[in-house]
Amino acid sequence: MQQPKAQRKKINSMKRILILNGPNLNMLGQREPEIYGTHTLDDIETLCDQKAKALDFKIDFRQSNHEGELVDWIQMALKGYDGVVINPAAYTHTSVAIHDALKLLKIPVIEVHISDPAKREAFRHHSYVASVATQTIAGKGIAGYGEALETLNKLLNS
Ligand code: CA2
Repeated sequence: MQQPKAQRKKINSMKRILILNGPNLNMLGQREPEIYGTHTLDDIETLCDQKAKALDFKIDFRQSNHEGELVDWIQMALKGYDGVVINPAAYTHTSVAIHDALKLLKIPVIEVHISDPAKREAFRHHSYVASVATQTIAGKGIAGYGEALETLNKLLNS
């Protein structure tokens, strides 16, 4: 059944945000609570749903363990999306492919990390994503995702 016209109009005018999560984040909450806390990826999705509702955003929340799938989804954001939030996980420190795909986008991209990679092992210190991201939020736990959506709200309304 079709939704009422006013509701369709509202949905069509809402900003569409793609939220991408990289490898192993589906296992969050199962190890290293001292680094990542005890929240799961489902908790992050719930947090994002609540924040999106408050900001009138329509979100598309995804996770993949595969670099190519993340690249496909970033390319998908070329059409019909207003912003991207991405936690590329380990691909942050290795992926020129994700760097190149994000570089294609003309919409704001917020890089999020639950931990602060700069305070961890040396191999986590370089991000291939930071130079193509509008902003990076790190070390704020899962609250960083909420902050990323608030940042996009400010950027898209300024
Ligand atoms: O702090 C972050 O959000 C990271 O992107 C998380 C990645 C790590 O490789 C980055 O350096 C920083 C790791 C994601 C996997 O996380 C798990 C944590 C606990 C249990 C299972 C997976």
